[in-house]
Amino acid sequence: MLQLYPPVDARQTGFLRVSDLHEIYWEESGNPSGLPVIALHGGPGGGSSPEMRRFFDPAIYRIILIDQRGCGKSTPNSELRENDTWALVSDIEAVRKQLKIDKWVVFGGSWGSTLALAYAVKHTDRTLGLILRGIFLISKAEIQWFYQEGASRLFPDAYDRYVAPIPEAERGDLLAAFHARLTGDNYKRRIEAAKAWACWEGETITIQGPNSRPKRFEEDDFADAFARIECHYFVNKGFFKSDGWLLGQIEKKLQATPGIIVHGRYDVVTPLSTAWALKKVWPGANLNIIPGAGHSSLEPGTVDKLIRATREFGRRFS
Ligand code: STX
Repeated sequence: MLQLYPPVDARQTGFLRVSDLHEIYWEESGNPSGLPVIALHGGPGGGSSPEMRRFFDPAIYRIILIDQRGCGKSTPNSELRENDTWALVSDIEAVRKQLKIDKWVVFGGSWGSTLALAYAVKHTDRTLGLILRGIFLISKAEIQWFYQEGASRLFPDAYDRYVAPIPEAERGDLLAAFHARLTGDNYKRRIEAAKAWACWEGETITIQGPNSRPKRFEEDDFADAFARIECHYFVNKGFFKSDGWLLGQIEKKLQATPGIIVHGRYDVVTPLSTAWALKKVWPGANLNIIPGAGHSSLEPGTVDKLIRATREFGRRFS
């Protein structure tokens, strides 16, 4: 099984002003004249991490990471105004132009896969190919499954902690109940809701169960941005015209775009059925189902297939 490449430092970092309100962090590592790739983080609101560089051979790739609006090192933290899918797509274009990149590989997991697909259908001519993990399309069924009822049956212990800040009477619509608290003016209740929301995702992300929750999900600033931005995007249905809109666009526009999909068989956050539906409208994409893996990008089988994918595109596009 292939493992992550050794840690590399960013060679160059910067902030790009993308609106009156927002500045976004970008960074570059790897080979300055290599094959450009942009890696898109999840959430939305999850922020990038140095680990994301390690899916790419630094001798072959020019690796670009950004922190999407309102999270990571981008400012202001947790800001919801002027924060939507199409603003992020235009930020990606702004970074591409700033770095004088003509075309690039687009890599993303979870919400990063949603954003990568939204970018690719809008800027197909800039997208050499897509490497996607933990496919998520923000449909009503996916939101219902994870934030209301479904995943609750597999993780009843973690689910009790998730719903704890919400009074019984409001549990019939958890998305609305969390949204009210996450955007309300009681800061203590906002942070309490944010941590419960973020920990739910952290505790269900691997097949190891709640004890393997990564540390940062309970940190105030991380949880606040992650929960608020996710909830904002989900109550707005991803800022897509309708539930099936993105799949329809993919079917129309991506038939000539190469794609490699990696998805854990036991992904509870974003169940495999969405990757299956994606594969049906985009038959040229190669779907790799990973036995013994959940949603995380860092489970061994998932890492192995993602690295095989970046190697394959490295050979194909260099
Ligand atoms: N949100 C799924 C998602 O995009 C429903 C996601 N889940 N965890 C993450 O992203 C991070 C690991 C980036 C925090």
